[in-house]
Amino acid sequence: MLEKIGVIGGGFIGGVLVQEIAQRRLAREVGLVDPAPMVNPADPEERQAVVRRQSVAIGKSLDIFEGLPVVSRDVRLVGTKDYSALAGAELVINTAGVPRKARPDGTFPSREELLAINLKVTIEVARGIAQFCPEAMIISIANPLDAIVFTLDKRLAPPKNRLVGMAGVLDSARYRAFVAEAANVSVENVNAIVLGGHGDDMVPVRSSCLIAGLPVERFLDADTLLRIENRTRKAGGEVVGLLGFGSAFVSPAWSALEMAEAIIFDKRKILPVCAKLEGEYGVDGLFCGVPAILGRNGVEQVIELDLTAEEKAAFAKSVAGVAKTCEEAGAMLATL
Ligand code: TXD
Repeated sequence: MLEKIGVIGGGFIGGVLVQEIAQRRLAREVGLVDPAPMVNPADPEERQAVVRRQSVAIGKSLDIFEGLPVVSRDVRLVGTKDYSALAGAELVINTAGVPRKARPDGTFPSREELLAINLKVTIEVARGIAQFCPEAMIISIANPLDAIVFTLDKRLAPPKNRLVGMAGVLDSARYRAFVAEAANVSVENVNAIVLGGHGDDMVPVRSSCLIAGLPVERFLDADTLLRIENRTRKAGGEVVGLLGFGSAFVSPAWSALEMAEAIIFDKRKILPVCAKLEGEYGVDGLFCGVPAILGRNGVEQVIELDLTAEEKAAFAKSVAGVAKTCEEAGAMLATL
């Protein structure tokens, strides 16, 4: 158990994180930060005064605090609209961002517009971490995942073991869930990993996919596996399309907490995480989804898999996509 965990962003994922941290007794105190609701300067003054008195972070913290007796948990909960609730956190989980929402005229922001908005958010997040918990381990979830982790690294320059992105655990869980369903076996029997960026060119690694230690091909034919791997790449969009608001939020929260527990309990667990590569897989200076040992020091060691020629080519393509996104982010950061 840690003394304190900070959660940045009290939206769909942030709310599940705080609730689960309390339920699992991962920290004696949880600090939740979220500036929402934001005042709209175009609103009448009396409306602005009402919004200034509201706080998603305080409201969600109070809601969970009031439920603690029901689940017999003693956890201190602190919510703030600024970053002061992060004070003293040993671990922070970043979910801060502005999702793709239709504008009043029904159009959506472009990917670049959304990237610029979320880079500005991440600059604020980095400032808050630097001010209130500069030594904290950081797990970042916010999208675009690779660009946000890149930005946190640029702004905070933490030791590489103390900054990871969460996407691979979720993408691999999706792969495992679909394989288990198709093979009609327990999810506990399926071991699989997805490498690369958190995008459509992510790499489900079929050569490492095992069911009860046996190659997955012993259970599923090539066509079924191809369908599953394609569905894994698009799984985020599938949930977004079904929900009609926001994106998946329970599975991402659970995935980030699997990483947090590996760190908190020094499990030295091998998980797919967005980690800084310095020569591994032939990549240098880029954060990308790879298997790594997670323990008390965060990223203890990156693990290099033996990939097939096809998987190596797919990984190289995904890395190139991450590099392009980070180059775009770097250029935008220079103007912010
Ligand atoms: O696998 C993955 N990594 C992805 C990540 C899986 C699913 C969701 N993915 C992304 O996570 C998603 O696209 C978002 O970028 C984040 C968080 O998803 P969530 O569903 O929780 O988004 P919400 O509900 O919009 O919550 C974001 C909160 C919201 O309450 C804002 O008010 C808050 O972030 N926010 C801020 N918090 C702190 N500091 C600043 N500056 C800030 N700006 C907005």
